[in-house]
Amino acid sequence: MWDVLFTNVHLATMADGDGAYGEVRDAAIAVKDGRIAWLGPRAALPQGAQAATVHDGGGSWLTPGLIDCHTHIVHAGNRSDEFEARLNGATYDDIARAGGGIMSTVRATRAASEDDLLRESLPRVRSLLAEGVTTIEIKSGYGLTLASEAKMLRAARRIGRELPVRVATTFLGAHALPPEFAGRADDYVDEVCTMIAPLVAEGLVDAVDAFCERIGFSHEQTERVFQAARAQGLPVKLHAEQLSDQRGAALTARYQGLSADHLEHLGADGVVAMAAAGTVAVLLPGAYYFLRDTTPPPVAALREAGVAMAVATDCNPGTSPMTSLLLAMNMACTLWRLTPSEALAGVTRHAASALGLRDDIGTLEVGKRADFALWRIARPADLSYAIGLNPCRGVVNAGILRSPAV
Ligand code: DI6
Ligand code: FE
Repeated sequence: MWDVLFTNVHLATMADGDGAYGEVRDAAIAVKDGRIAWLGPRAALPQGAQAATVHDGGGSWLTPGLIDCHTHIVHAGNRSDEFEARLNGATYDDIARAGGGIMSTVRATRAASEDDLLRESLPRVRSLLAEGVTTIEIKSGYGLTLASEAKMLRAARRIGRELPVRVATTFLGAHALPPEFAGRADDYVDEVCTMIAPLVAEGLVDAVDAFCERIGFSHEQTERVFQAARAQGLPVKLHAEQLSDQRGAALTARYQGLSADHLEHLGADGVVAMAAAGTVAVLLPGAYYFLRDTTPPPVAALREAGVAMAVATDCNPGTSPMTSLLLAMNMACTLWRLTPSEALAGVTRHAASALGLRDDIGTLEVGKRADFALWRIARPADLSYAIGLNPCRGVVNAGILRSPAV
């Protein structure tokens, strides 16, 4: 006896590898104890199969719940004032000299309480969830002290308790150099390394990230953070090659990193290293769009080398104030020529790999967690095609259907 059966749906299982949706038309999918117990064509339902609850999907498409595998969604304040100032002629330098930019978000986040951070972040998370997202990654990195990084990560964990979403947390202490360490970047990196153990002890960290860039931390400093992470048994990932080639992706691959993210300036060596290590390329078109960047990541080379490509929002107040994963899919297709099936794989199976959760979520397969999204669409490509339409008609978390009801 199953707990729940969704019937009269078309499945995009995303389980068949790249270039395919794994379509099963006129299908059904059964859940037992929060996991997928059976799926297949309705006509193949086992004789006498029964479920405590049956939902008629009314011809909807059913996909794995979407996964946003790179966000800075917990932060205080926003930077629309800087956005407006720049459009009125101010330069980045003007803004930085006036104490703006990333440091304005650091100041706001330090001043906010954990409750404030939660209250400000929940609407952004709800916007993602309304579009079928069932798992999000959330980074710290706007506190830059142990106490305020811990506060951000506690707020992130609370989001996973307050809303029907699974949260994976990432410690990004090496995001920016705080003013109290001006001119002493190596000392700050030492400090970041010592923050990891207490955060791990409190159960606040699932992975460790850094911003490896001329305006962030060097290759060598990043490697020290990676060593400290590995010493605590944590997987690493990296903001790599966003503005310049620091060989960050190859470094990440050397540490068996889960993902290297951004990658606009990734070179051929980095592609080879990522392919060999199985490191996922996380593509973030929102930041490219918002910064009006003109160097796209080497999508054709990544595809050719067989590097898995994920797509995420990078939701942050400075470079990607975006809370729509469907829009990120459209941008990845329009700006960078991903195919719609690559974009959907990028927010399902490959996003799961980028979080180290591939065995648990990201595809529709027997034994995986029953996290689904139901869509009022004619074909899976509609999810990448439409701009601003939300065709999500239901979300299922571990087998439990949320409104809007089917
Ligand atoms: N890369 C980015 O584009 C953002 N962080 C990062 O490491 C910028 C974050 C911000 O400006 O608030
Ligand atoms: Fe980011």
